[in-house]
Amino acid sequence: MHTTVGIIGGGPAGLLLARLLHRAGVDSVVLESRGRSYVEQRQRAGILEQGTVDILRAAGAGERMGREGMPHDGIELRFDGRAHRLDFPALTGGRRVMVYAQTEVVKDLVELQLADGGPLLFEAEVTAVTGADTGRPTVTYRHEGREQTLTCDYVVGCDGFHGVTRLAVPEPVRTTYERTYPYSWLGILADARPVHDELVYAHHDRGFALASMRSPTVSRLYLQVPNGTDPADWSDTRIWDELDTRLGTGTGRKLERGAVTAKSVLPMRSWVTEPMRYGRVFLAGDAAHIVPPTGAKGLNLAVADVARLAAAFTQLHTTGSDALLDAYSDAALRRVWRAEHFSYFMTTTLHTDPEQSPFLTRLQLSQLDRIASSPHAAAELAANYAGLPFEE
Ligand code: RFL
Ligand code: PHB
Repeated sequence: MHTTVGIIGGGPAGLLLARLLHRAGVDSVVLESRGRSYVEQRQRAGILEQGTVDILRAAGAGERMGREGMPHDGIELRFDGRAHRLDFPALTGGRRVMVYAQTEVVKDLVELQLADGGPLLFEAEVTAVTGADTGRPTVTYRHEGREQTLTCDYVVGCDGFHGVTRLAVPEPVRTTYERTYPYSWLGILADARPVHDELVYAHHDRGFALASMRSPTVSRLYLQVPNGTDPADWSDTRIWDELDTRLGTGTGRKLERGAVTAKSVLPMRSWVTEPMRYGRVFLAGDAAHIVPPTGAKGLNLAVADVARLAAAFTQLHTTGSDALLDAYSDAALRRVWRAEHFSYFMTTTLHTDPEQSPFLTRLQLSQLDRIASSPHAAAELAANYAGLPFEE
């Protein structure tokens, strides 16, 4: 089999890239190692930036999001017994975010691709990408019990943090930057009305807490926990009690305790690999960078990468110019590093390090007070959270 763009990974990055290329008349094949239902059920991100919403709409994937997604105009910060709301449209000149889960984005994109797109193969595990520096990179994969090959004009690795495409960039060319954090998140999904109409980010001596949502009747809640925490050590009652303590009372309702339908622990990591291109192989999304989830940037960065790549392949297809492909890595990394900084800032401002000194706590509270009292400080947070405009 041969295709113009071989896409490794059918997460949000790979699926959206396939959709954007399809609309531009560029053919592609998507190879995804997992099965369809696994990919559609994986609980992950929940917040879409304005630019992400715009791109999904332009890709023809905005219909259900328009009906079921919940536009949000702000978030609430809770700290030191106070609650402070950030009004995004007022602080950013009209930008807002959308609560629409990654699971739903993936379901919508899979359905569109299977209806009229190029091949999307599930249970097709890529084992190697070779020939990045030749005119015809080759992808080797296992599907239906057989080893198969796909030759491509270009390959895009959208295969996440544990993917293999990155290995096509030779070791001497690759630089990796990494930071780990001395805490994780315990996340639950609960059949309970959200505690507030907007997301609540809470700083607390006992650790960070976040109240998010999936719908008007389903809450998504997170607690900072030590690394290595076993979710089995956290009974539902213990989780609700701790959420009550850390979220405190803000402008919202009393926390409603509903049935807990999912419980898991997620590690926190900042990680970037450079460059995001080698020869005819490109990297996008979590295959090239990871952020801790506190700034809600992971999914949005993946979308920004593939929007940029789709524009570059479209330029090549329509004009023969590879100028945008050549600019891809540097331009994408500029946005990546902004999001890395913002995610690091949100994480270290809101979490309590197990070794934290009272001095550092005072600095965090001073920073939060500054955000609550200075429109300039608030505007900087809001601009990053609601998302910087997508440039060409
Ligand atoms: P994904 O979603 O990881 O998709 C990669 C896809 O590639 C497949 N794959 C392969 N396919 C073929 N051959 C191989 N050898 C392959 N190796 C891997 C995988 O099965 C998968 O389907 O990456 P993508 O598309 O770049 O999308 C990025 C987002 O998923 C990610 O940034 C966010 O979900 C990050 N993230 C969160 N971000 C937020 O903004 N808020 C959150 O609450 C949030 N929670 C999370 C998260 C990431 C998590 N991971 C990755 C551990 C929670 C978790 C658990
Ligand atoms: C979520 O809804 O899962 C979510 C929202 C905001 C974040 C992280 C996760 O910062």
